[in-house]
Amino acid sequence: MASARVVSTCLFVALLTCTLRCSQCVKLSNIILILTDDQDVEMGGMFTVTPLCCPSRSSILTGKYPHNHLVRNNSISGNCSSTTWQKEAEPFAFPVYLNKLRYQTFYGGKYLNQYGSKDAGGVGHVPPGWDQWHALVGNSKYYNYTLSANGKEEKHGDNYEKDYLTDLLNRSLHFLEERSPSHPFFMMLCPPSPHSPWTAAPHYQQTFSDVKAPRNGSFNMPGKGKHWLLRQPANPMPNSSVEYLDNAYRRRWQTLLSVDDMVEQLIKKLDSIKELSNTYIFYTSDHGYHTGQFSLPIDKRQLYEFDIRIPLLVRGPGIKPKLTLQSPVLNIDLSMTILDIAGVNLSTVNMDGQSFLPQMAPSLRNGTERPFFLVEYTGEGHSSEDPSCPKLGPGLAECFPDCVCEDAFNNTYACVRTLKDANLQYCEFADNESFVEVYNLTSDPHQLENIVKKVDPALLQIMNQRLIKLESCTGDSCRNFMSCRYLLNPDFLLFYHAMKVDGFAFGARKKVVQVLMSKYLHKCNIWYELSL
Ligand SMILES: [Ca+2]
Repeated sequence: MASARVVSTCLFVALLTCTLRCSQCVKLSNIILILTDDQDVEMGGMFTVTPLCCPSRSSILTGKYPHNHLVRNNSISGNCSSTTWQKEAEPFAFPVYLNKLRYQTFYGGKYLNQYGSKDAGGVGHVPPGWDQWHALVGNSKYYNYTLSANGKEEKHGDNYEKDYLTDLLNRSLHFLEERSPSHPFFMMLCPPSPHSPWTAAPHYQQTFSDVKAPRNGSFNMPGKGKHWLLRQPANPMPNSSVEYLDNAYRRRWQTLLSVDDMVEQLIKKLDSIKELSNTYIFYTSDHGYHTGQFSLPIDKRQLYEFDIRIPLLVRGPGIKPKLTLQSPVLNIDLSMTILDIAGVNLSTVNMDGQSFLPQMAPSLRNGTERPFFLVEYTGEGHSSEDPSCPKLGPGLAECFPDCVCEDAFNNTYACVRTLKDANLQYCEFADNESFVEVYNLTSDPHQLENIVKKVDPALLQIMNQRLIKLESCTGDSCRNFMSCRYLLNPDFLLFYHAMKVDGFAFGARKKVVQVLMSKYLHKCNIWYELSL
């Protein structure tokens, strides 16, 4: 979902003339990261490694998969902004590195869902690495919220001019005016838009009056052949659910108009202080969102494209206008990319991601693309039944509207997603059925058909092995795919088995394999792999 104005503003950003960073320049480039909340624009190849606010934001800050930063959900007990996080993960987040390099740093807006709560140290806790800290206490709100303003409580009411949170982030413009021009700056701006409660600015509350959620793809389709939670929603959805999700869709767009305004003012300010050509700007979100797909009214937390794909727009020195990257880029890569821009020796950084500066700006860096990656999520359900949906029983969560539940204690899964060679997704659930879902996204981009029972078992085993490796990876082993099981290309396997089905003799198949795999045969026992 995107408002037309968000798209046009961001494309305008990308199209601005860029200048190459020259080796003689002493001053490093400035960097800005704009992170919206729950925006599901499907542009480019950006993915979140986990489709929920706090785990995703923790991944962005640390450059780590959830199995390494250990933030499972949005609660303190799920490690969101917990004292353990503050002690063991936060001191190694990427802004700390930037601040040590004398970057002047500014944070504004939503941070982690439990930030500022009593059990998380209250507003007095200011994470290391930030010179200016203006973070929201708790989850996204537009009015009647509390900020930690450099460790001091700052309460806000419901006056649009004084309190509307997205607009309040314009205090970053003062930071730009008052900064020292002799050192670079880093800013992270995190508006609440388009997260619930979807409160638009007064002058935008009548816009998009005829907009509805798109009726294409998997909208209002049954979750046939999918894990148990997806088999629960009524299909077709009742009219009340459709009206609810259309209203949410429209109001989400309205809230994004204030993000457009924020971006516009930021660009104008950068231009006026003559820093625009030396500033990288990243625009992204923490995870995607769905409105009606597979008859799920509204939420995130699912493994499908609509929840794991997120927008990514970047402009900056060395990046050609109108360039579109096809290679998979992850939210755990943002930190490494930003540190790469800042000139940090990445071999000294303990993160799971990898810099995508080589893909964006090949004139500045060499580097290889990631062939596949992990998406992981830990389900969360309430131990008691939802009072408004008593017949559902305990163990479920997010059951609205019309008692459709979007999460459960065993909505726990891990997926391998390949993109470049074979456009495949393979997911395993830790539920009572040990459910497996497999999608061929080339022939089935909306993930309507789970093909687990149709594909060759050898392919499933290869993907299972990749998944096991990725689920326990850390640092370099999350990036180094030079092992035989990693190297085997599922697309190649599909081709090999198609030849077998078509009656090609073993010798003919072996010859094709040798040609295709010639560069790997010296290190891989290909026949062992294929006999699996
Ligand atoms: Ca979010």
